[in-house]
Amino acid sequence: MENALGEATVKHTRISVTQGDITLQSTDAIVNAANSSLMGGGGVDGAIHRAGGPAILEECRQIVARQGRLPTGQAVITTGGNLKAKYVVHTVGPVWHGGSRNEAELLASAYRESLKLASEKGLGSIAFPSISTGAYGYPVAPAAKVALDAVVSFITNETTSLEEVVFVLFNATTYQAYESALGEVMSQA
Ligand code: AR6
Repeated sequence: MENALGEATVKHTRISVTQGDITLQSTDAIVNAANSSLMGGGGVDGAIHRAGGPAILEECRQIVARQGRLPTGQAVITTGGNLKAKYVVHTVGPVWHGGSRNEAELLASAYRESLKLASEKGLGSIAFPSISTGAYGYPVAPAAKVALDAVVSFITNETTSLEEVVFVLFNATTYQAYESALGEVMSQA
């Protein structure tokens, strides 16, 4: 394992954190912090549907018609529509209720299930936003630790096609939290 500021390599997968707009990423997939309806919303969800166009929502409708609302901690995959990314993985993070309602495990599951879907599709790269830390109110520092722990342990313990996992953080405060969490998780690995 190697570790530099803002990036680390675990087995054959590079993990990095960067500040920016996830809708502009050219990874094979980007992850959407959706809600259980899969019908769009504000924040990163709104931005992804705006940039990706109606094909994404149409596929979400078909998924909901087939399997119902998406439970918290689960993930599904659709086309990327007009995005540079070929796919969007939609996952639902937990609403923060103070930390005693299994929020950490549900958040870890959202990351894990997204990585699992990308691996099943044989994708090489994926970009994550900071799931649950906007409208859903999860405090950023603990969310960043859960996110990096989940990614590092998935790569360590599972076989994956992913060679690149990028966290694309919208603002400087969130970026700092993920950069610190990456350093912390790698120093414990
Ligand atoms: N690129 C990267 N990150 C972004 C972008 C972007 N273009 N836009 C916002 N963020 P949120 P949640 C960041 O609220 O907390 C929606 O309405 C944002 O700054 O998007 O999981 C859904 O429909 C924050 O750091 O997602 C759900 O109802 C992070 O993305 C609900 O919000 C997550 O903030 C989900 O809430």
